[in-house]
Amino acid sequence: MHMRKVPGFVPASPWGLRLPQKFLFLLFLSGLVTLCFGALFLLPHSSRLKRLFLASRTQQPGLEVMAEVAGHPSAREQEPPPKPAPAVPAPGEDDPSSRAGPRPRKGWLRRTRPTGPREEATAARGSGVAALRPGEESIPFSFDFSAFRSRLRHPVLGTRTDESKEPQSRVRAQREKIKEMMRFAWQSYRRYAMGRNELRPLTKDGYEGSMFGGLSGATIIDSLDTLYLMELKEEFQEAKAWVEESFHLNVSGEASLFEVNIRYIGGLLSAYYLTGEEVFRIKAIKLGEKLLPAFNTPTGIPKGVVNFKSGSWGWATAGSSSILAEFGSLHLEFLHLTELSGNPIFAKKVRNIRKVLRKIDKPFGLYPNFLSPVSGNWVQHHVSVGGLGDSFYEYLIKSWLMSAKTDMEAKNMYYEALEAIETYLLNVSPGGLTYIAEWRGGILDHKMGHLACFSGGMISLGAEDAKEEKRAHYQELAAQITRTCHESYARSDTKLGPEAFWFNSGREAVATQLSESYYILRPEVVESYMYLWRQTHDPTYREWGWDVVMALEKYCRTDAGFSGIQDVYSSSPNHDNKQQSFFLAETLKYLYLLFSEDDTLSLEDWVFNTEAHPLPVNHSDSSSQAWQRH
Ligand code: DMJ
Repeated sequence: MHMRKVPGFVPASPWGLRLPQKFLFLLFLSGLVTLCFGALFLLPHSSRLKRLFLASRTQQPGLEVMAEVAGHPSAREQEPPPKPAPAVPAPGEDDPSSRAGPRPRKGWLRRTRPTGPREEATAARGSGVAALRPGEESIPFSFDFSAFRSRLRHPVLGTRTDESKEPQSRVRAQREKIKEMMRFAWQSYRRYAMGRNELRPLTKDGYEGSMFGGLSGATIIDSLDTLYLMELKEEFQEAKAWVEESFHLNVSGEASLFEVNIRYIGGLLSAYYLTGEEVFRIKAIKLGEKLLPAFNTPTGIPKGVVNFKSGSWGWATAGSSSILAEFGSLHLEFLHLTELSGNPIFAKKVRNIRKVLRKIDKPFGLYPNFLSPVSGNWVQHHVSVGGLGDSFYEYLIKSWLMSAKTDMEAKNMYYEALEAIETYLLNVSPGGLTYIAEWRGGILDHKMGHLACFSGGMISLGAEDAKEEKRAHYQELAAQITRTCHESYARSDTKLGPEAFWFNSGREAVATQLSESYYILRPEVVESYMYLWRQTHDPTYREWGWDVVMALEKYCRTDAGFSGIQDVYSSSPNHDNKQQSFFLAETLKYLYLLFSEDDTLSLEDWVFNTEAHPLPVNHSDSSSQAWQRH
């Protein structure tokens, strides 16, 4: 129907208002609305309202879905107290609040101060979260960094002696040398391979590898805390800038759950705890979320590989098994993911792993290396404290220490496992060398892998919490194992140790074939020197550590970074053309700590994850989801 306009006629609205009146009414109404929203954003203490209005825009579907699948209520239904931004210490500048002194015994956790998208953008810029992509922007939960720092017993980098007063100190010069090696390793990587996972020093290019599912920059993430520790400030800033601008999580390959966890998550968590920079916390949590699909198995024991694209854990490989060292080395990082995100799901996943392992029958109290994530049964009876088993044991004792000695379950599991290892795997060679053999259904392989050499440090670290009558014994055992590992170095031409060494046919602590004679810049032996030094202050450990520094310089340093070598028994070995990221994360860090004071990253405050990334001990009496005991 066609409406005809009558000139001069102003139609009344259905409410009987004429046009000018209607205009005035609308003007009043819009003023009112603007005022309300203005108040919503500008008035202090309006967080609850903001959350009400903005919730749908700040929540992350990924987390919510996972929490629901796991039967959890949302972790975000919490009330935020106002929070001053924590003062962020620059590398080398210690946070004064971390100095020993009276500490408030408040909960460690703080709750979120929700923000709108615009505020997030501003906050992100301010805190260096410049290049976050959609879906990576924020975590609607905040962590009280200042409170955390105030609870540390020691300054993070230690109470450094006034170095100008002892310029000639030998130990200082040794530390400086190791710092120079780190600078060189970093600068070589930056020059030839920045953004790639690892440097190839001979071909002077980068290498991605197949473990990280398309993630890049493994060396950068692995290096952050070492650069910070050594006060390589410029280099730390370069690394941080790369994380801000170029570390993207929207990748779609297949990744090793274990490797991504220990290197990337561990590295980001440490970088956050050392600096308070939000970008590290956010990236760690977002990456942690991408790992969660690996746990969707019938038992909740994760598969070793997660597909970042489909999120599946690979039903096609349902027959294959999960590896003890891999699914058993998530506990430390996942508790901290819950601590920093407020989301209980991470802690729940690793508690379930613990539960499965606690309940399952263990042959002679030993933990075999392979478990079916489908049936929850051991797949075969191969037991090792080296590769495939190693860091599972490490994470038990470190879970106990990280919980400020409240996680009794971890403590008990650790000492029980150690007893079984001692009973069935420990041996002394005819030449008097103590070693931990490998066990195949009751038959022993009289060999130790380089990887197993971390165990000296672990046993030393756990000695003081053992039953009183065992303490001295464990300390001695740790020293003996470490001595054996040292022998594997001392008996080579290069004074670097082989990948595996045997105790057979009169030959002791040496590799028996070329395929086991390589050295790939691994840290485990110097790791044990560091722990033994801290426990005993026996100068032998520094001497042995210094021998390693000299050997690395002589045989592994190239024009463009450090490289592994193919044969430790050759005095002119070939290089393997790889500067492993763990060389910067672990080997150089442990060496540096070996020549530092005990309060530098004090063992009272920090535990090192299996990639040497320091994670803080929970000194709070917090009721956070992360530390709840079940
Ligand atoms: C590191 O990535 C970790 O220490 C892991 O636990 C085992 N091996 C390498 C270094 O050798």
